[in-house]
Amino acid sequence: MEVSTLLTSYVARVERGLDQLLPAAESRPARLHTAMRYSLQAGGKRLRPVLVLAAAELFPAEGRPDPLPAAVAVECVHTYSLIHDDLPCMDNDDLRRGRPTVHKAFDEATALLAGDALLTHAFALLATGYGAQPALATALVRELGAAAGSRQLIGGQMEDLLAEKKADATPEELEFIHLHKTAAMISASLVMGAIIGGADQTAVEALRTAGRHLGLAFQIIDDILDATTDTATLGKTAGKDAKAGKTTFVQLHGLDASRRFAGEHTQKAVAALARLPGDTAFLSSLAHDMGQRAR
Ligand code: GRG
Repeated sequence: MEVSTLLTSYVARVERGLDQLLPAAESRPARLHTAMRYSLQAGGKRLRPVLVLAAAELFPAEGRPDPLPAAVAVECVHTYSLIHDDLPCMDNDDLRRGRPTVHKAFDEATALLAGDALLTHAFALLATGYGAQPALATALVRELGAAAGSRQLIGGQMEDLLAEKKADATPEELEFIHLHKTAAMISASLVMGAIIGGADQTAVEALRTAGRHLGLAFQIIDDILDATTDTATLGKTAGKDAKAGKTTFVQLHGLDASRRFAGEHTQKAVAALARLPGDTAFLSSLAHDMGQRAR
């Protein structure tokens, strides 16, 4: 199957999963459930849940549990982090996924609670979706809990906020932020798919490495796009980092070097994928296409 056709079908599966596995908008309290769905169903590239599905499918289909609950769980955590990141006490943004942010469309307290509820729902989904295989459920909860926790996603966000208060972040600090705030969730998505596929430790580690490089490339490209693309195209406020005096990859290294670094990380991700069993063409092509976004 063509890569773009496969991507469309993975995204459609994710959209159906999101609709089926989230509480109905009208269930009480309707304001909270409507806010959860408002942000989750506003679009988004669905990169992380697609990685869960595609990584699981690298491994034999027979007896493989459905990766969809894990894919939805990952998107719930990602969306919660965006809602909270947009709050006035953090990045204070008005636009996300082409729509007013949740605190603008609803109010701050509802946005905070919608984020909390999405984060909590993610772990409930793993426990219920894989409840019949407790060892698998535990491994998935461990992986997502680590990636979303204080040593990775939230830790990266904390260092990002601290770095904003300083004149300049060092390249080392910026890499820490990118690895933890961005790459951790991308890496965990691939690893969770692999765990569901029954991958051995070598394959899990190859996917973890691929995810780290993919995540670093993704964040560098996000910085390039923030500096070179308009708000309407991005669906979120463009040029915000520079305006806020935030140290970005582009500011530290310039556009050309940033494009080169993104290319190198993409190559390293593809090299790690090539060490895996199964057909990695889709994941490699996705990595290449992501790299092309900033050309
Ligand atoms: C609040 C705990 C907490 C964390 C926030 C996600 C995040 C951490 C901050 C958002 C700002 C940012 C630039 C994060 C880096 C990761 C990133 C580029 C997120 C956006 O992901 P996309 O482009 O978004 O995949 P869509 O909307 O397509 O899902």
